[in-house]
Parts: sequence; structure tokens; C-alpha cells
Amino acid sequence: SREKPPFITFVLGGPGSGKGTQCLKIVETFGLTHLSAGDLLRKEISSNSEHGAMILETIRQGKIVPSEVTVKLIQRAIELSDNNKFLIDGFPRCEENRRAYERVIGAEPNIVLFFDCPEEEMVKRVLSRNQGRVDDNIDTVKKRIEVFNTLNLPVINYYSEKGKLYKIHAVGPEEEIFERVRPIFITLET
Ligand code: UP5
Ligand code: MG
Repeated sequence: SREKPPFITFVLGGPGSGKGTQCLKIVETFGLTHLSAGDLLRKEISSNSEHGAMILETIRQGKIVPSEVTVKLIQRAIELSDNNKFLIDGFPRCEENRRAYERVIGAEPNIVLFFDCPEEEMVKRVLSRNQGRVDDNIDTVKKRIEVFNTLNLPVINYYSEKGKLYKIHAVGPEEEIFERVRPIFITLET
């Protein structure tokens, strides 16, 4: 068990808004541990685990995997790490996710990043990614954006009202976007 509670940053934004890309840069520069909820779920599929088939079907439809499954994966990854600061990428995706996390982990995140990107830019990025993700097709990306708008934006508003939200304009070269992110973590270190 830990001496002090970990420092948790939630990283939110629509599909293709650049969460994963910017998380890698934050990791390189500030040494946080990156936990992508989507990557943890895709690992469950490829390891043929108990919930693999259900997770695959949910991702294929652009819907949200039940909270208890995702929260358990995140909790396990935090416990297995020696680090004390984490980026949780792509979670929570709905109010129910958020409440389940708070119930299980017993804490709120310290800060929340929101990569704000226009829909047509997100669609363009996802469709040109070509990494063989089952959800990177026009129909599923439209569904992912609809789910984001209806279920994830309320979570973002919740953290905004709590004064924990950092909204980042996510259009432009990756390096320029990182220059918008960097001051947030520099301020935290000092
Ligand atoms: N790219 C990045 N930055 C760019 C820039 N500034 N300019 C131009 N191009 C840029 O980037 C996407 C693409 O754009 C890449 O090719 C990149 O090079 C380029 P990326 O950094 O990968 O964006 P990201 O926001 O991470 O996009 P991703 O597709 O991963 O977002 P999603 O939120 O859709 O995916 P995630 O893996 O989080 O979730 C997938 C599915 O899993 C969900 O739809 C859901 O079904 C399920 N899920 C849950 O059910 N619960 C969870 O808690 C999490 C996921
Ligand atoms: Mg991602």
C-alpha cells in the first residue's frame, strides 16, 4: 500500500482529439505513468480474458464498457505501479464511470485535461490512422462522437464546475499543442 495517495490526471477529449499523442509527451517530460483505458481494454481482448468478447463487441459499436470492468483494470494498473503520478487517458467516459471510479478508488482526480477538437478534424485523424482498430471506420467514429457529446461532455462540465478542468485547443501541430500543455505541469511541480 501507498504512503500517500497518487496524483491523478484524467485526460479527456473526443476520438482522435490527440489524447494518446499528448500523453506520450507528458510522460517523456514529466515522468507520469500513462494508463490508457482503451489500451487496457484492448489488452483484455487480445489476452482472451473473461470479458474479452463483450469488450470487443462494445468497442466495435462505439459504446461504453461497463464501469466495473474498466475501473478494475485501472485500479490494478495503479496498484502494480511504483509511480505515484498517473495520466488516466480516455476515462471516465460518462457520469456512471466517474461515480464508479470515485467509489472504488475513494478519491477524485487532482486535475482534468480536455483536448477540445472540432468534429471534422477528429474524423479526419481517426480515418487516416490506419492501425487496424476495429472502431476506426466512418460509422463507428460517428457513433463515438455522438457518445462523447451526450455522455462525456457532462463529465467535463462537472470538473469544470469544480475548478479542476484545463481546456486545451487541440488543433495545430503536435508540438504546438504540447506547448499549451507544458505550463500546466510546470506549475504543479513548482
Ligand atoms: N494526431 C494526433 N495529434 C495530431 C495533431 N495535432 N495534428 C494532426 N494529427 C494528429 O491521435 C489520433 C490520430 O491523430 C493519430 O493518428 C495521431 O497521430 C494523429 P491520438 O493521439 O491517438 O488521439 P486519441 O484522442 O487518443 O484518439 P483515440 O482514437 O484513441 O480516442 P478514443 O477516445 O476514441 O479511443 P479510446 O482508446 O480511448 O477508446 C476506444 C473505445 O474503447 C471507446 O470508444 C469505448 O468503446 C471503449 N472504452 C470504454 O468503453 N471505456 C473506457 O473507459 C475507455 C474506452
Ligand atoms: Mg487514444
